[in-house]
Amino acid sequence: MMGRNLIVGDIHSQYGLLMDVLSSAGFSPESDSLYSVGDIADRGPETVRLIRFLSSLPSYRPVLGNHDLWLRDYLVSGLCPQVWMADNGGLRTVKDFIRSGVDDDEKEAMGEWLSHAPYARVEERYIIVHGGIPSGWTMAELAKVSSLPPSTIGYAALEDAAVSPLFNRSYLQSAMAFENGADPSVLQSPLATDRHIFIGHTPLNSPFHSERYHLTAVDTGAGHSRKLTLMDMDTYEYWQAGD
Ligand SMILES: [Mn+2]
Repeated sequence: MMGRNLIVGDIHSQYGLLMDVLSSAGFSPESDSLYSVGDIADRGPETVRLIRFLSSLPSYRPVLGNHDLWLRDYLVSGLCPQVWMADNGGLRTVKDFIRSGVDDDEKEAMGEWLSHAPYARVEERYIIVHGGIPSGWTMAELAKVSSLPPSTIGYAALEDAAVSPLFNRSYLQSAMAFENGADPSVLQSPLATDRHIFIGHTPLNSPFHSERYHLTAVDTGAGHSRKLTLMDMDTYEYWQAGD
């Protein structure tokens, strides 16, 4: 039997919730692929345990989220910016690394592992980005971003909230406005592709689909004491854990 392609919303260090949804879905590490929309780190309790688990999977296919960039910078360069530490759960993550006894070698290996997640993933049937598709972007921009080498600090343009697919929300906002009856002429256009787009970054009450924007949003707020969603990328069946 062919394995399934499953995608998980922003995990935000909720290792226990991930175990619950994987168990509900009958996840098989040997045959199923696990995709992630990014933001595996911060806010929740078990970043280190989560990374140790995810990095052991044979078919884990992530993209980078903004929280993963902060964690990468900490692991690779020891950076602890205030915006991460105080406002985005970084302090709890740093404490978890200390408490979990992660030594310098493991820290370096984890930083290297995290750096290999691409900014965007363009596959035969799917596009995966953390936030969305910036206005005016075509497949050419996405293809370029998806083929960049492993990220190190310095791709400033991609890490700039104003223009980056990691931080973008306009694509989701346009899709939601369209589904609520807005005039399409005032909205961002759907990306011209047959592929289906999966995103996270924006916590929603339930997974959101738009046929017109061939979009599915799967962040249901696990980082905000709400639910973690795991979805089959072909059937859209999904499983949830959390409150
Ligand atoms: Mn995010």
